[in-house]
Parts: sequence; C-alpha cells; structure tokens
Amino acid sequence: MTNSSGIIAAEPEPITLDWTKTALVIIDMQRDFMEPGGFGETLGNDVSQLARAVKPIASVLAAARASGMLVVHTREGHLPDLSDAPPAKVERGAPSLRIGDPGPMGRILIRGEAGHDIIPALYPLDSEIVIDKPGKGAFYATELGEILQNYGVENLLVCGVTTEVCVNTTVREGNDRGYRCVVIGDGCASYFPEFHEMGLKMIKAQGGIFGWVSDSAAILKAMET
Ligand code: TIU
Repeated sequence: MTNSSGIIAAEPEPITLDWTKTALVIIDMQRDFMEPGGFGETLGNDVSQLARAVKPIASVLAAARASGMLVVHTREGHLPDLSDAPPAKVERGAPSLRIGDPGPMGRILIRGEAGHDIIPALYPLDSEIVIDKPGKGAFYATELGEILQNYGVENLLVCGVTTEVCVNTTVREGNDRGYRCVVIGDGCASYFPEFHEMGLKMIKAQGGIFGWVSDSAAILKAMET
C-alpha cells in the first residue's frame, strides 16, 4: 500500500478509510449456502441466486491480499454434537433436511463437513483468519471482536451471503461495537433479490444508520489511489 488511506465512493456519502485499520470480512461463502444439497437448499431456496457475489468478492479479496489488508472469513455452523445449536434453531420450520442430518456434502451445517467449508474460488489462505460462528452475526459467541481489537481494526469492508441475514446481522453487531461498516453491495447476495435490495437500503438509510454501501469497483479504485 502506497497510501495508508483512500476515499471510497459510497452511499449515503463517500467515506475515507485508513487501510491499516481496515479488515475485509467475508461472510459465510460456504458450500452449504452456495451449492445444491446444502443448508440453504434444504430451507427451500434457489441457491443459484448467490453465485453473482463470487466474482466481486474475488476481486476485492485479491486486492486485499496484494495490499496486506487483514482478511477475515466466517463460517456459520455447529459442533458435531450440536451442543452449540439451540433447539429453537434446529427445530425451526420444515426443511428437507435438518441441521446435523446427513446430506450429499456431509452433515448439514456441521463444522468439518464438506458442505460447511468455504467455496474453492474464495478459499482462505493459511495466513487468513477463519471465524466459526454458531449464529447469524459474526460477533455473537466468537472471538472476532477480540481479534479485531488486537489488530487495531476500526473499519470493516463486509461482503458475503446472505445480504439480509448474516451480512445484515454482522453489520448491525459491528455498528453497535463502533466499527465503520462499508458493505460491498455487489459482493453480497440473497436467495430473494428484493431482500438483497432492501437489505442494502436499510443499512444506508437515515444518513447511514448501520453503515455505508459501496461496490467492488469503487473499493478497488479507492485502494489503487
Ligand atoms: N438462510 C439464509 O438466508 N441465511 C442463513 O441462514 N445464513 C447466512 O446468511 N449466512
């Protein structure tokens, strides 16, 4: 990084970030959400809706790696004995398979199973941080807050799936903890296009009530200059 800060075109207004105090947080780009046979599909969703987020995330991830920015990947999932899975979550709805049931990519949403892992296109480097989370938010019941504090992080570039569920929950948690959260809009996706759109609008409304919304091209441009 030649410059330690950059101005990102964003809504509701541009934001200047100190890159040395910024982390890229990639939410739950797991086979369980992205591919047929995983948790997302068991809930009745069309998983092909999420593929559009992969390329924008890959472009920002490459730039973050090249610049030495802190990269954090998250994975939603549970211990094999389900001791961290609330019954209220496991019992919810009428999925075709429940959390912990055997599926084509291993047990649904269970740590260590093939379906729980991150898709090959965005696979973490050994040097990158991977946060395993039992809930929708990346701060709840994880070491994320402590890690970000240790690295002196003040700003989060957030992307991943799904926009209105784990991305929104994480941004709300991060905002309340004092982080400036900039969401990479085209690096997020939902099973419901209308929820994606409204999920981004909710973040940037009211003067940026939860944070800012930008896109991959604007982030790359800000990182270049
Ligand atoms: N179902 C759905 O839209 N999302 C989740 O269950 N988890 C995440 O968003 N990662």
